[in-house]
Amino acid sequence: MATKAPKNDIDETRVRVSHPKEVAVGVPAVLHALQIAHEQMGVVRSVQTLMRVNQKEGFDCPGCAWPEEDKRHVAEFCENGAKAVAEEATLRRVGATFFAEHSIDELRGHDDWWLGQQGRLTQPMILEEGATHYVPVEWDAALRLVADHIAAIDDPDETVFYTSGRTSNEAAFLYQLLVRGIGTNNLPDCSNMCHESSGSALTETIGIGKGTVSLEDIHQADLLIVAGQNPGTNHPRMLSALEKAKQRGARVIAVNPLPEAGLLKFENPQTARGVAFGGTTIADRFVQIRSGGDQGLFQAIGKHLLEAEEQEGGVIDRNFVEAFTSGFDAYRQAMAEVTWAELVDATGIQEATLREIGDEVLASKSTIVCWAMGLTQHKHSVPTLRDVVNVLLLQGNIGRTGAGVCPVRGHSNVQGDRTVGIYEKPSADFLDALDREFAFSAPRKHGFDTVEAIRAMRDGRVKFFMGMGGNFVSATPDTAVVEAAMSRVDLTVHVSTKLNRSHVVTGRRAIILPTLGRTDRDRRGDTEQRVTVEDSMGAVHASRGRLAPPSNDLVSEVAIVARLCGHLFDVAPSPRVAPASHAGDPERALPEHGAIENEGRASRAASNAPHAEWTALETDYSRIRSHIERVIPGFEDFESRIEKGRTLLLPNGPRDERRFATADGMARFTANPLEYPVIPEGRLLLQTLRSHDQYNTTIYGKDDRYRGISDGRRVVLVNADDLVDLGFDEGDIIDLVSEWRGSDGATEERRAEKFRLVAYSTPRGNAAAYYPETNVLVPLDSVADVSGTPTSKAVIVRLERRAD
Ligand SMILES: Nc1nc2c(c(=O)[nH]1)N[C@H]1C(S)=C(S)[C@@H](COP(=O)(O)OP(=O)(O)OC[C@H]3O[C@@H](n4cnc5c(=O)[nH]c(N)nc54)[C@H](O)[C@@H]3O)O[C@H]1N2
Ligand SMILES: Nc1nc2c(c(=O)[nH]1)N[C@H]1C(S)=C(S)[C@@H](COP(=O)(O)OP(=O)(O)OC[C@H]3O[C@@H](n4cnc5c(=O)[nH]c(N)nc54)[C@H](O)[C@@H]3O)O[C@H]1N2
Ligand SMILES: [Mo]
Repeated sequence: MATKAPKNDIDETRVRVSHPKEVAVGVPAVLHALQIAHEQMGVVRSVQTLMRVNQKEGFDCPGCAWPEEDKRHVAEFCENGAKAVAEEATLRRVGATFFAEHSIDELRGHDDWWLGQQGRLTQPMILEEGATHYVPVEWDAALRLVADHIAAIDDPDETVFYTSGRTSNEAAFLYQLLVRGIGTNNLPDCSNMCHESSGSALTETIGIGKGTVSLEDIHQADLLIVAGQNPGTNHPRMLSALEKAKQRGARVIAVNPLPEAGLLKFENPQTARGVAFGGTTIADRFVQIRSGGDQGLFQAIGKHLLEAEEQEGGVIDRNFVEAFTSGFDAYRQAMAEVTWAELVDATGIQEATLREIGDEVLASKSTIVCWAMGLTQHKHSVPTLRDVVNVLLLQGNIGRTGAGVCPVRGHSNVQGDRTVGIYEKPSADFLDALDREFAFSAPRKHGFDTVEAIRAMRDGRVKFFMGMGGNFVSATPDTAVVEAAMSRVDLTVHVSTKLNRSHVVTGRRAIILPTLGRTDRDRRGDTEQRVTVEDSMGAVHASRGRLAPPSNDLVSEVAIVARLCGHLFDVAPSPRVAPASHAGDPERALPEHGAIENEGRASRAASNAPHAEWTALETDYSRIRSHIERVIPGFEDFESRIEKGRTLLLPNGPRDERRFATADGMARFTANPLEYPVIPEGRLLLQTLRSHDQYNTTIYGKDDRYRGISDGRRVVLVNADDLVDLGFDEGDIIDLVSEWRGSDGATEERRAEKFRLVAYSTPRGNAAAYYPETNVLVPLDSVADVSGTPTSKAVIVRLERRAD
């Protein structure tokens, strides 16, 4: 086999630091991608795989959710997409022998990088209470055990079902049905930690929790503001779109505490020009904002526009404001009251510069604001995003070409999962439609989001946890609390492709259900199945993997969920149960209570169970799509609209017809008091972010090429003047200690040990370090107002010298 063996753990203090790069992508990126692909997959499989990424008859890249252009390149992938694919299509395997050789205690001693490097999971495994090793278990036994465990729980709200954003629409739709069939809305997902603030702010103000722009709008925009986002690493294909916009004359303003390489300069590997002439400068203006200062920036822009309107007129789109919005006067009043001094203090940017930025927005005929985690993971993220919307509304920049909001989503199907019902606060309309389709009654009480689920687990209120993908233990805040919380759960079950920390920090009993990934061929019922995903811009398309799966013993996510539904909800062969082909027919007979009691399982659940032909769904995913079509508006003619690589564009009121499904039917201006972080004396505000060599908790390698860091991840980037003031030298090894005032008023401390100090270009008082290593510092109760998202970009820390 032409692949390299996984590497061993390395000594993190050996990390090397060099100058950060100013140019992203280009030839080194392509070479690096090919090297990683080669190490994991060998040459032939690499070529076979990479040529199918994002092609019309190929599979959707499991990297990010950035959309593809209609006309595809031969190689429609980026360096980091290639790494994501290689990570999944690796030839390394984790099976029964691996688990026999490594005890659970030993595995706990390794980090997520080492665990992920071991390869693809190949067979179901169980860890019995008190056991030292996982042992193999047959599929049917494992699924029955899970179903029986769930059925024995009296209160369905004592179960939690997490979802990560790679799950297909088909699997996610069945999964939410399973959960609601059990009787709970406890469906926390990775979105709760990600774009929930965007969803909250946008739903309130424009009536849809999604972006309003298409790729074409990006190309057509006059001005693009990219705030709180590092596309060079996390959405590399977005750089091509920005480049295209620039070629048509657009201006780009990058807003970030860090001068990220991709935002400054981009070499497009798809065009010879990009490589030969040193690339395109992406950002015309780089605004090095104080962390958490973005609300101040957008208020400054709004204030400037309103002042200009008063002085000269013709700035505001009066017709739009009149016809489509409400709340304008209150907003104008609030912007009149906020002072320039406060705005300067919030942003760390001089008034003259803030006004220059305002002038750029004023001059732009169509503006798009793009953002990601730098805007969503703060305490005041929701008001910040409301102020982004305010600025766009002033000039009618929603619902027309080249203008709008563009929250750039993370996981490749996180948006689709929400569309098909992965949400702890489902709407009444959705539940009503679900009830009609499956002849049952879904629970109405809202469920737990991610942080609430952790609190419930911590307090012993959860008996069962299931993770549909993801790595709950490593991805969530307050690692020590989460690890303790997990251990209180009776049974934890993970449906996963790769080994991760959530498999080794478990409940009393634990089950791993290995599954197919995006790149794998999925043959069920003699036909090759395809699944669908939705990109960041609301376009749904099919994805079909072609590689031979890592083992013949792998079951797709869809099949796992369908079988669980069968075990829990089918009381057949009882003759009293109507054939499931009548699913959706309100006239059909519901099963009688006694019949189910006699079956000896799931009495409570099955007495109000959804009805469907579970086995048929498992072998023909188009039947699931038919259900989706009948439950969720916008999926009419689903099957034919995704044929031959076509995309189904979901309806979007604000984008399509300036229709705003808000409380008053208008796009809403809101008046939000200015908030920004106050950093106590001698402390720093730490943001936790991604390196260039990771996908969330999946660590590809220990380098962060663009930031000049190699061979280690335990670094903290600090302004050189702060290092001097705090009495440290570059290269010192320190502990990071976070400080949080708990609900009882006492200060709680959390510690992350052994980080190397790196002097870096970031505003005074701000610092940055990688996630997930620093999640231990993020207090569980430190969440964004309204959205409940952990404040991963704003943790108050002090640096502490180590004795050793
Ligand atoms: N290769 C790769 N691709 C990915 C991922 C990955 O891990 N690896 N993850 C995927 C997922 S799930 C997501 S959500 C996205 C994440 O994509 P990003 O949001 O780009 O990811 P982060 O690394 O969290 O970067 C946050 C950026 O915001 C900046 N920032 C931090 N605080 C502030 C602030 O207060 N104001 C402003 N203006 N900027 C700030 C940081 O300096 C950094 O540039 O990427 C997706 N794509
Ligand atoms: N401190 C801090 N914490 C954060 C963030 C931050 O910026 N800072 N970002 C947050 C964000 S934006 C997000 S989205 C979350 C991410 O949280 P998660 O989505 O929970 O984490 P991932 O690391 O993406 O999950 C990786 C695991 O998913 C499994 N997997 C991969 N592909 C598949 C598949 O096709 N099917 C199945 N069943 N399993 C699969 C593999 O086993 C792999 O180990 O983390 C959040 N946590
Ligand atoms: Mo995310």
